[in-house]
Amino acid sequence: MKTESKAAKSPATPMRPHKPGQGANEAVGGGKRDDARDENRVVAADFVAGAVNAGGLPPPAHIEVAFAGRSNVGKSSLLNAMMQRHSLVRTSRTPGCTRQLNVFAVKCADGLQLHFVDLPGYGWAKRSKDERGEWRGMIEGYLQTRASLRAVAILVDVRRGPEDEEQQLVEFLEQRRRVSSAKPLELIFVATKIDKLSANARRPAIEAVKRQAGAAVVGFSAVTGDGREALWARIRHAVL
Ligand SMILES: Nc1nc2c(ncn2[C@@H]2O[C@H](COP(=O)(O)OP(=O)(O)OP(=O)(O)O)[C@@H](O)[C@H]2O)c(=O)[nH]1
Ligand SMILES: [Mg+2]
Repeated sequence: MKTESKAAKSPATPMRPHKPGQGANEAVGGGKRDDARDENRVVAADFVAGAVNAGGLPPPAHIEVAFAGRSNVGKSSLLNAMMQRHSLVRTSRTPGCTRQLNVFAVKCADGLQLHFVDLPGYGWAKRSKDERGEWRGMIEGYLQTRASLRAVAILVDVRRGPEDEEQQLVEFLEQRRRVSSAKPLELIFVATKIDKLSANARRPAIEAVKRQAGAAVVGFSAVTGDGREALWARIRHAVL
């Protein structure tokens, strides 16, 4: 088990998001609070649509939060944990599992309704150059034009930290959004797979990601559910 985060490949300057600081579908646990008082308990979660470009998605009628990150970082697993579902979102240990923009409708116990968008992962070296171009076009087209998009969670493996791709993604989101909206897009950094580190190594590793990102970071484990409440709090802050 690794005990240190890898800082070597990280960008030299910290990244700055807009606002630093702050079916077979059975419900499962993951939160830490008493369910009866938990506004983040998910009472309904459904697959809505999948598309290979933003034009193929349903009209932007619901507030959306997108989940971006390199292949295999744990986007789809995190979504299952956030929605308290075992296998609503398909996951795999083989990179490149999610191949389209997949939209899920989620409803919380307090009535909050959102769409979560699982994005295909980037940075998968085994893909051909053409395929990588298509992937990039799909993700960037969506991020650039989607009017209902309020927040983007940028996932990085806690053992790797942000690298060039994440730096580029942050710059892209800050500079290239084509839609204007009353609320600026919020970027939420998430360090995934914290269960892979020993309890002692976790906090320093998350702190290292925080320094590299130049922003607050939510540590998350889809295995233990750690970070679920903190991430829901960030999402609520972004959309409400
Ligand atoms: N230990 C541990 N494993 C995780 C965690 N999250 C995901 N994994 C594993 O990592 C692998 C990739 O997870 P996915 O959720 O499919 O990753 P993804 O980012 O959606 O990948 P793509 O769809 O290829 O972009 C799977 O084998 C998961 O079981 C976590 O929090 N802890
Ligand atoms: Mg996936």
